[in-house]
Amino acid sequence: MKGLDDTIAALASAPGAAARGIIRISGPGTFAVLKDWFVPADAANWQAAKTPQRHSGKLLIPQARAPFESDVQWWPGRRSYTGQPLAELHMVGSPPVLSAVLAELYRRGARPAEPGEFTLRAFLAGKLDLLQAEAVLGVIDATGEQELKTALEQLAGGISQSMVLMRRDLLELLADLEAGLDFVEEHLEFVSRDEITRRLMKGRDMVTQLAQQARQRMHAGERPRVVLAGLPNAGKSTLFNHLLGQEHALVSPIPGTTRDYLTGIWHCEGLAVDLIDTAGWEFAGDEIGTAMQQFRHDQLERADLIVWCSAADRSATEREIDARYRADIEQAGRPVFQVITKSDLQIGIGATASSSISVAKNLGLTKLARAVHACLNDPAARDRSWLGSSAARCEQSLVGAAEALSHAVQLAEQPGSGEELIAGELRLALEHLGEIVGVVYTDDLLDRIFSKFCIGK
Ligand SMILES: Nc1nc2c(ncn2[C@@H]2O[C@H](COP(=O)(O)OP(=O)(O)OP(=O)(O)O)[C@@H](O)[C@H]2O)c(=O)[nH]1
Ligand SMILES: [Mg+2]
Repeated sequence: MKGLDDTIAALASAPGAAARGIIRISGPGTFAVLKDWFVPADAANWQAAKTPQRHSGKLLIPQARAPFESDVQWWPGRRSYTGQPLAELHMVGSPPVLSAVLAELYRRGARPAEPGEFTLRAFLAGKLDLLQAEAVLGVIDATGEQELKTALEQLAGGISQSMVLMRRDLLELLADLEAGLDFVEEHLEFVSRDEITRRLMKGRDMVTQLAQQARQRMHAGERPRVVLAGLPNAGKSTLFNHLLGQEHALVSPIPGTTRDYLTGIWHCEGLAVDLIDTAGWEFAGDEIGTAMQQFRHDQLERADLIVWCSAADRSATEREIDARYRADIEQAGRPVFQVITKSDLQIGIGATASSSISVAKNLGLTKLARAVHACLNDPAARDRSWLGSSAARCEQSLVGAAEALSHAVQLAEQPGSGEELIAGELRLALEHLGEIVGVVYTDDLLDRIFSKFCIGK
């Protein structure tokens, strides 16, 4: 990271000829590098300015025969974008003129700005957090209306706001816990265990939801992932083969036929979708059973939609297990669509079913495709509140924070566990959350983020 006290200058408008060009200068020497050759019409005001002002005047470039008209937008104090003296020269957008002005600024002591250096200074001055700094780049790079909208919302502080509120709640809780630790001898209780647990749970749920949103956002550019899940023998592989139009998966009346998972591309009502067939939902205790469970878990975690298959001919016990497992994944915040399979085997189907199909009798399959298509196009199903770059950077921090908060909740729920352990987990969670907004950062991280910017931003 180069010196923050250097005065930097760069072209801030798009390169190439245009009606107007903008050169941006920032740093403690901004006034000095301009003062002898920018001649404002209101020289006295320009010298004495304490608040942001606009001055019209002329630039006297030694090599040029005539002066150039220029307006200077001048922020003399800390109220600028970068939090330090900053000037913008608004002038004719001719590339040779702009180059001559930049050369003169560099001759007088400014140095060329590095990519993203103005925004880096804004971040270091506390004018923007890291999520907002990334949004500046998102606005510049947006290729469509939705992307631009997301970037602008993030720049305006959309997610930053929730992060700040959540961090504030957790910091207050940490302060309460630490106050209690200081008076442990006196048996003073600042907050009750129930209260601690409740506040930790609230934080954990919010972080888990943000982690899910970030994960979904990371995969938003990819094909949507639809996972077939359900009890063994529910007809998942039969449906998988039918939807792909090929005999990919092994089908048999023996429960537990599918053991790992299979994937294929399903053209669902014109939308290309990654379709995934998983092993039936049972918790076998052996080694393969555990691996199956892990595969399935990984697939469900990454699903945009889970199509939960329940066989129409399932027994009362299976019905109960089926409902329990389905409720578990729904509670984990996964989007689930239930479909009753093998409808040819039973006339009356469950009242709660979203859809019913029979591959054997080719019934309900077009309706199923339409319903899946509608679920995937539901804006709520695909989160847009994160910029892809921020989601990718923050996902691990959010997962880390969610894990630490889950541990903290578990500890809080055990009456014998010490509050210093809970405070330890909470501190860890806060550190992870700090990385997201940039309260905690490394030079390497800043280099990675800001080097993607263009010069002048
Ligand atoms: N009658 C009828 N039988 C079906 C239908 N769909 C699947 N089956 C039968 O149900 C049995 C199980 O089908 P699979 O597709 O292997 O079921 P699965 O859910 O993949 O099972 P696991 O891989 O063991 O979890 C097979 O004998 C299929 O022929 C259907 O629509 N109607
Ligand atoms: Mg199968």
